[in-house]
Amino acid sequence: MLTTALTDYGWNDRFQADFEPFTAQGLIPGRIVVQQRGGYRLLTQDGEIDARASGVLLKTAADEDRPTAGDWVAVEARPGETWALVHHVLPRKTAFIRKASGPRGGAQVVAANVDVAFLVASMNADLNLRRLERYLATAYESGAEPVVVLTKADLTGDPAAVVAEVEAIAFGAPVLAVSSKTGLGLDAVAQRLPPGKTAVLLGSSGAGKSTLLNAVAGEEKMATGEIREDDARGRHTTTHRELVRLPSGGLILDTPGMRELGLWDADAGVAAAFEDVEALAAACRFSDCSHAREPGCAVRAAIQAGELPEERLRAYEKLQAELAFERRKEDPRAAQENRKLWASRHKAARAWIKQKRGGPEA
Ligand SMILES: Nc1nc2c(ncn2[C@@H]2O[C@H](COP(=O)(O)OP(=O)(O)O)[C@@H](O)[C@H]2O)c(=O)[nH]1
Ligand SMILES: [Mg+2]
Ligand SMILES: [Zn+2]
Repeated sequence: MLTTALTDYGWNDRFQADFEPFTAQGLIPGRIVVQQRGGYRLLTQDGEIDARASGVLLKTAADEDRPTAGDWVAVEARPGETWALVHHVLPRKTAFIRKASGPRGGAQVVAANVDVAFLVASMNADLNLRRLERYLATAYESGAEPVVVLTKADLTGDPAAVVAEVEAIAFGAPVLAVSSKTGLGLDAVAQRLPPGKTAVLLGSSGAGKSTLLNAVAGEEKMATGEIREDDARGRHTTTHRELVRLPSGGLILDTPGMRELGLWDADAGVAAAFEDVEALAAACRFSDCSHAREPGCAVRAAIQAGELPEERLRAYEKLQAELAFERRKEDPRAAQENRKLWASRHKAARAWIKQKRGGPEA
């Protein structure tokens, strides 16, 4: 049943195998191409249909298992009814997950089954390396390939310098300079979108995501917004998530800007995004080195030698602390371990200071 319409949207043998049990229940496969407040729009073998999640699915699914843009789902078509019903979400190939903002703060899947995560930031005054590091960590954790896209190259005197600055923090991830106004770099973006591959556009509001999508698509698929002059930030012109099929056959998912990107269970992602710090830390004399005052600290040595920017270590520590905080909230035993760890670190630090002073204990 590998119908062309579905394969055009990324359907493959693996999804087919995962879907098999639902065939007997009379369900059909579909991909969520639009996600908005009122529900979903799905692409199925019979064309596009509107749908909502079934009551049972909403009641039983954990936050991260709820249907989201890019998901492949098992649907009950219900001819004659306005809404089809989504009963199951097929296992995801990749998932870009953030901690939902707000007091409850559960996991929120921003995009599912994406091959490439375009991390979009404007080259203008708003460029924030620390925010990009956060996006990179989440992208590495997602399983998608991160690509940094620096937009509005036409507004910068020296785009190559900005690219170099970002390359220094983007380990292994390509960094592209683009301008949707002049067309610079659009080919490089399109090249990463061969038929059936899915990319997601992620980044702050006003970064130029929707404009980039329109430029690559060659037509006005998404509404774009004017930037407020006072703070160089955009408004949320895009309020829904939409997967658009490009003339080249690639698929690209536009998202509204995210005000904050809280890390969700992203240890491996942070490690990948800070490969430089992790490699140095592995060479510290003590395996639990806090890179503060311990002897034989390779991280501090690199900072002193000008090989590692101090802000880079601070950013790494900040994200690590954030992950540890989330873990403690979930796991009281981890909270206790953490207190023990700090107690032993303080003890080690006191011993080291004492040894350095050579004096008796105060
Ligand atoms: N000069 C210039 N402006 C751009 C470029 N790309 C986007 N913009 C402008 O930036 C503003 C926000 O763009 P939009 O695509 O809506 O951002 P989004 O919120 O990330 O989707 C709009 O006024 C665009 O015209 C670019 O390459 N060059
Ligand atoms: Mg937009
Ligand atoms: Zn160290």
